[in-house]
Amino acid sequence: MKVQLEALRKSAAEKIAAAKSRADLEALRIAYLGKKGELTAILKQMGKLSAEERPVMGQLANEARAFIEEAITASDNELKEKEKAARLKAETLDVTMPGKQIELGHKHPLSIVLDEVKDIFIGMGFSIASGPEIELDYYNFEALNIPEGHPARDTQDTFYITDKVLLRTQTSPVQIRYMEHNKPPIRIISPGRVYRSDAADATHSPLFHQIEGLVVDKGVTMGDLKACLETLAKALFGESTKIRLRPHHFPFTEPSCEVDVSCFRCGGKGCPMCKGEGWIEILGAGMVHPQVLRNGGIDPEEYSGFAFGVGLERIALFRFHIDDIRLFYENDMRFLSQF
Ligand code: 2NL
Repeated sequence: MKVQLEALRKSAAEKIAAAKSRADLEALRIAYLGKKGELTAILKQMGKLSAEERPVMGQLANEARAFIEEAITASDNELKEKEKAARLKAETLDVTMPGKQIELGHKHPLSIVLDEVKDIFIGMGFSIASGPEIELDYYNFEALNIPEGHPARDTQDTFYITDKVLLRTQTSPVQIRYMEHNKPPIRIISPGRVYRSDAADATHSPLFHQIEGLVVDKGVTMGDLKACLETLAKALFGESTKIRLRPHHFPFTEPSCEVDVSCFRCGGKGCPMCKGEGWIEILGAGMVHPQVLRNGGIDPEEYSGFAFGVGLERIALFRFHIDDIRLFYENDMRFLSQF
């Protein structure tokens, strides 16, 4: 039996030394020390031994078990380290490899122009007001002197949700709501989305953006309107820009005008951009109609005001020399990445 134990130790030591993986070691542990293993098989012969021999052999058997266990543990630790080293080597990062280019986003051309316009008006002491895009007929039409039967209310032009609820066709309702809740002096612009039931083409879109402005105070005149819009025109199109007011009609202003800027391409001489006119129409404006002031809860005997409305897309087309507003909505990166 002593010889058997010696042979067991020797063979176990050799096999453990030759083990290539931790799984191999586990298989060896079971083969030598398991319930059906070789050591157990030897121990089963203990019964044949004399009473003197038994404890001696018992001790030798325990030593053999301890020896094999230690050898397995030592080898297992070694293999564990080797596996870890191999894994680390495989996972090594090459920090000198070129990185992935992170593309920086940028503002949409409409946002660029909108932010410019906002800055210009904030510089003149205006605040920015906003309101719902789904509006009541009252705020979009009635309060602005556009009664039932007026052509502007045609279902051809307006998206109706119910008889009384619609998608706003201008941002004026924001200003009526503002007047209802704020006393003069009022100085606001209301930029936002507006909707018209138009087919899309180079100059029309069923959704576009408007910026309206409203100033109400004691003694506000058409002169204030002109100075304000001249400041806007010069800031947008350059210091040498001139403006021209032509008489016009809007139901919500009296008097009303359309405002042209001198052509920023030819300086007013006439070119293809201004169709030989020297002037380009950019907005509509006027003195707030007394009834509209009253509808906003403001006494027209005490206060007067001016208002204007400008299409953001139209300004952006001119600013960037673009000839089709659909480009603003198509999200074609070949177009957008130019800004
Ligand atoms: C245009 C130009 C305009 C206004 C909008 C306005 C708003 C209130 C009172 C009076 Cl609350 N006016 N906005 C004024 C003149 C022109 O927009 O071409 N619109 C059809």
